[in-house]
Amino acid sequence: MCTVCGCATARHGDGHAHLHGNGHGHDHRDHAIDFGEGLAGVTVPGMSQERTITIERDILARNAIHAQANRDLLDASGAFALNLLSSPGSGKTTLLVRTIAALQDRWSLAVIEGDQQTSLDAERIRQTGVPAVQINTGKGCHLDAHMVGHALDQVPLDAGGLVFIENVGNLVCPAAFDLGEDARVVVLSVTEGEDKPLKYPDMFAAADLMVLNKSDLLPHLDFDVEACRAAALRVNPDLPILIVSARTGAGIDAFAAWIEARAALVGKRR
Ligand SMILES: Nc1nc2c(ncn2[C@@H]2O[C@H](COP(=O)(O)OP(=O)(O)OP(=O)(O)O)[C@@H](O)[C@H]2O)c(=O)[nH]1
Ligand SMILES: [Mg+2]
Repeated sequence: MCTVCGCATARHGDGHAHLHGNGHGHDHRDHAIDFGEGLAGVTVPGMSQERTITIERDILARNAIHAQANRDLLDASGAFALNLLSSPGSGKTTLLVRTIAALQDRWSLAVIEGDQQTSLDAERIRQTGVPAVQINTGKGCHLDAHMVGHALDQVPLDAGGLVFIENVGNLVCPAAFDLGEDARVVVLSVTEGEDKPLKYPDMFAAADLMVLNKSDLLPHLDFDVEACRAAALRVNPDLPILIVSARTGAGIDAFAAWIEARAALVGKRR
């Protein structure tokens, strides 16, 4: 666990999937050294499980207050916010650039970009003509609701508005942080391996959609799409899955349609 994020809280806080070893429950026959046992679900050197839980709860309780403020702001304006999460390099920004092209004519768009350093991604977004605010988290490994609240003050928010939030590339910690968003999309690319939903279950359990990206590379890989689908559904049985290529544009229309349907579902229409 990183020292600032309380990323283990989901284990004892909200009943997310716990998969161990080969995924058949607690099984120590493989002699794995498991630091995820105990109430906190994580070990911090020199700190008791109870103290760890207290700190995590405190961090996430304060985050929840900011998340609710963001939600209230978004609901009052009628803007729809989508949180995009993945490990570094899965193709979040490339997917956003493609999706902007698909939705730009119909929606008023804005993007909040999260990275530890640089404004490279915000600059890529601005080249499309869409306003973008870059958040640099420094040593932080995730966006939190307080950061996003400041960014929301800088983007146009109105009915028919769609705000994309690209989280810091990290398949672990961002899962624990509610940003006040309307929907969460986890992006996995085919170069990462089909086992990722089982290895990082909190991220997939917390998602409303999984986008499997870089499908153009499938002919060059031994990635098993159906095994990946099964792994994701084991963690989150209701998870819709779209297969796309942000490089070629395949599947982008389906992704755009999912976003529009989701916005309509929560009463935020263009
Ligand atoms: N072949 C292929 N490459 C892709 C695709 N999508 C993205 N890439 C490439 O993957 C690399 C990373 O893409 P980004 O869009 O920067 O990924 P990201 O998730 O935004 O990365 P971070 O913001 O650093 O976490 C770039 O070289 C992209 O050109 C795709 O569908 N197919
Ligand atoms: Mg990016």
